[in-house]
Amino acid sequence: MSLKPYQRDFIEYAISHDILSFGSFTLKSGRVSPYFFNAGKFNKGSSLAAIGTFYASVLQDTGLEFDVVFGPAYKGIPLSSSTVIALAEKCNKDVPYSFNRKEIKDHGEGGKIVGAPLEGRILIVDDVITAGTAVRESLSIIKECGATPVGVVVAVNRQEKGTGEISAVQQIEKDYGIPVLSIVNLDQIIQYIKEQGDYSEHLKKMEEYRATYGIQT
Ligand code: OMP
Repeated sequence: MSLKPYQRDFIEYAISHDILSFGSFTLKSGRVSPYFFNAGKFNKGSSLAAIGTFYASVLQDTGLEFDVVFGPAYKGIPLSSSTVIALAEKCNKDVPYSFNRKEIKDHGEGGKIVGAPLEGRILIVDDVITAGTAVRESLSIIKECGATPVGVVVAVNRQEKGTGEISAVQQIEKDYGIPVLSIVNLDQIIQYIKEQGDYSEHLKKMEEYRATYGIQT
C-alpha cells in the first residue's frame, strides 16, 4: 500500500524536526522501543499549524462525522486546538472543542471539562497509541459526561499488542465499536524508511521490535 502524500509529508516533517526519532526509548508500557514520537516537540506556531493540518487531512480523508473534538490533558490539548483551527481554516468546518483538567477545580466555573460542553458525538484527538491506556481514560471521561465517543484520531498508531494477541487499536475498536484513525502507523513508517534508505541502520531494530510487540496483519 503506497503512502498518501500527506502521510509522506508528515513523516518527513516529524523526522526533520526531531519529533520522530530513532534510538532507545523506554515507553509508558515498559517496552524499550527503537523509535519515539514526541508530540511535545510541536512547540512553535508553524509546527502547531502543520500538525493541525495533518489531523484535518485524515479526518477529511475518512469523512468521519462528529460534533465536538476532545483533547485529553496534556498533550491532546494543543493537538486538538490546532486540529479545530485547521478544520475551520482549510475545511470550512467550525467545530467546538474541549479538554479535561487533570485536577478537578472546585472554585470559579469549577469542573473537569474546559471549553465546549461534551455533548453529542465526540472525536478524541491524541498523540500516540501504544497499549491504549491513555485513550481508554479519555473514553471513560466522555462516557462519564453522558456523551457518545464516535472515534479517535492519533498521529501515530504504533500497532502494538494490548493485553491479548490483537492490537491495542483493534481491542479499542472492538470494545467501543468506534474507529481509531491515525495519520500514520508503524508499517507506514517502516515503509518510508525502506524507500528512503537513509535510515537503514534503524530498519532492523524497527522490524525486530514489530516482530516482538506488533501484531500479525
Ligand atoms: P498508551 O497509553 O500505552 O497507549 O501509550 C500512549 C502514550 O505514551 C502517549 O500518549 C504518550 O504519552 C506516550 N508515548 C509517546 O508519546 N510516544 C511514543 O512513541 C510512545 C509512547 C509510549 O510511552 O508508549
